[in-house]
Amino acid sequence: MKERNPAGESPEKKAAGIAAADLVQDGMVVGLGTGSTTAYTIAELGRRVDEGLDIIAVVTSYQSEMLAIQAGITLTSLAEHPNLDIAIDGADQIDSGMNVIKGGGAAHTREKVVSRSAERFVVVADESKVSDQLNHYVPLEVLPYAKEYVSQQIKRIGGTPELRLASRKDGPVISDNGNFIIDASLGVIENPVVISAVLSQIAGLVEHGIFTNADEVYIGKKDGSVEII
Ligand code: ABF
Repeated sequence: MKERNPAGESPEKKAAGIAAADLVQDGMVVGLGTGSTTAYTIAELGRRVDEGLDIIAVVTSYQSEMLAIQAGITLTSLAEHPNLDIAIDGADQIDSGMNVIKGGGAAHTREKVVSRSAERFVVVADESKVSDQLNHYVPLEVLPYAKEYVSQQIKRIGGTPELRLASRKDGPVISDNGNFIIDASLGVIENPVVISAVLSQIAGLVEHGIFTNADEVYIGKKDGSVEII
């Protein structure tokens, strides 16, 4: 194999990532997500491209771009292909209603555009990501100019905002779009659709990490099996 998973081996993630890659067929335009589970999908697609699979792909981050190039997958852009056949991407948390929190890798804005552009949006994750209800912090991509305003608005709705830092001594994490990331703790999210709408109303908040558009979720188990919900 030409490619390598940067996070090291995880049988659960590998099982989910490879199973979802099986959904990809000749002629498809594919959205490639970001993260360690999707890295297995990209590696598997690269292996199948070597065997003759004919696809083109749109990436969601510099990380997935590098992995796709290493894997020998032909890349295109959303400008050229605004309608994708399928997008496959990871998750930070998934509830029983297939609502998903993403953005731990600071790539959720492009991930959301790609997922919405796709006919079929498939989430891949290991079983540790599954929860009855969403209670993970919600990553928010914000314009640097608006960071104090957005933080105030998060406090007004009862949340706790925290600017994501690259490390204790470095400055803020900068997204691929040149913005800051605020991680907003909102407690248990009883109604993801409502919270999603509330967050979308905040000016200067470019995109939040709640995704309510998953069509299927592939959950990799420790025994190497995959549950599809
Ligand atoms: C991206 O990668 C993110 O939106 C999410 O934060 C993360 C998934 O985690 P993992 O590395 O475990 O696949 O998809």
